[in-house]
Amino acid sequence: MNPQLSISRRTRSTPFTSRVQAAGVSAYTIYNHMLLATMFESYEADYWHLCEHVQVWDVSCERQVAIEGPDANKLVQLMTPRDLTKAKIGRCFYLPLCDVDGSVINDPIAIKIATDQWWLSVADSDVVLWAKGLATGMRLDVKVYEPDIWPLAVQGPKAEKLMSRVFGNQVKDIGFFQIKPLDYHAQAGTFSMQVARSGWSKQGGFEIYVNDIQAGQQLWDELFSKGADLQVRAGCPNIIERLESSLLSLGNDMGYDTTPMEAGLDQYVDLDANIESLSLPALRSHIPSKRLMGLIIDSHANISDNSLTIEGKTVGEIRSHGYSPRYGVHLAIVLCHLEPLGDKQQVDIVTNDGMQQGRLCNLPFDFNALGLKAIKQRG
Ligand code: THG
Repeated sequence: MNPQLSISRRTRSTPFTSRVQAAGVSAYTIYNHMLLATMFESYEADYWHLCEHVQVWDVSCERQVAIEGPDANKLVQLMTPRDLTKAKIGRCFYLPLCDVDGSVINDPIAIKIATDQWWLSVADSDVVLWAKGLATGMRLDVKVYEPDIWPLAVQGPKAEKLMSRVFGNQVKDIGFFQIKPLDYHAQAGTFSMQVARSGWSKQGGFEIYVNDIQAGQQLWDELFSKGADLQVRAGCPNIIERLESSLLSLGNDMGYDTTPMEAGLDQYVDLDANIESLSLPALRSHIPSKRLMGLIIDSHANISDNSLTIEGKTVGEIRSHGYSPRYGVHLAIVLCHLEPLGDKQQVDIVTNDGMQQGRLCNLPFDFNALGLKAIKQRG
């Protein structure tokens, strides 16, 4: 029997937990000390449904760390090597947060809400403590706290259709990684909620930053009643889809042991910027020794050991993996050690069925360039 997860106040539930349970969640993980569904029917069934229809995801665990006050811009800039001097209100920014050694502490979506107000929509690490510690130690004039906000994602090719039925056609004007406050008319009154075109899939969609429990529950129910003909289902970030889309997971693929450059997040680091950022001095002189890469194994693989080897010598390790039913290959995100690897591309992987070979590639996966064609188009 699989072990159960003991759920208590410490493993915080969300305004949507009762609905997620009623929808038949079959597995949870813990993310920011909070419940996050990982599977409903099966990874594969959830995947095909996400790619064809629309799903509502309880991603309340993407906690907001609010940073407000005269030094808010200064504190956010200190935490990231990405240049935010020209950041505009109403935009979302994917940010590596790094410590003084250049290690990745988190990779939130940062939202500039107002001139002196940011929300960091964080991945799984305690950014609120890090931000409060910096604010205290550096005597910054800011308030740092976790507001009561529970993001709800609407993802999939029919997401815009469903969202426009609930919020009106104005959702269509929200560009990718833009965010707008929209009115939600609930029984208890009208609530202004931030709505962004974003989400942890590449199937398109929105995220609603729900700011009231009851209105949020009513919104959930309305998304399901208005989306019945669109075959809306409860869903969650899906391992197969996010691997195919090369969306990185903090704590799995990267973290304290990688710099943003080693994780391939170079485009979100402005080494030459004239900004006050804690990690920039270290990142400017850092020589990468590792690199996050893709790995393709040409059949389903029951991986039993995470090491990648060449002639018995370890050259890296598997960080996340799963079978892609669309391409008929096993995909992995792997951390390679540059020195032993050199320019070699074929590696050995230990599986329950013996040794299998895999080929390394750059991320994001470019299935066309890899010569991979869809062997299956739907579930
Ligand atoms: N939504 C919100 N908060 C989050 C996540 C989210 N917090 C945690 C986690 N996810 C943060 N990680 C990511 C990683 C990638 C992306 C978003 C959040 C992403 N990347 C796009 C890409 O890679 O193509 C675009 C990035 C860009 O170009 O700016 O969307 O999902 N609220």
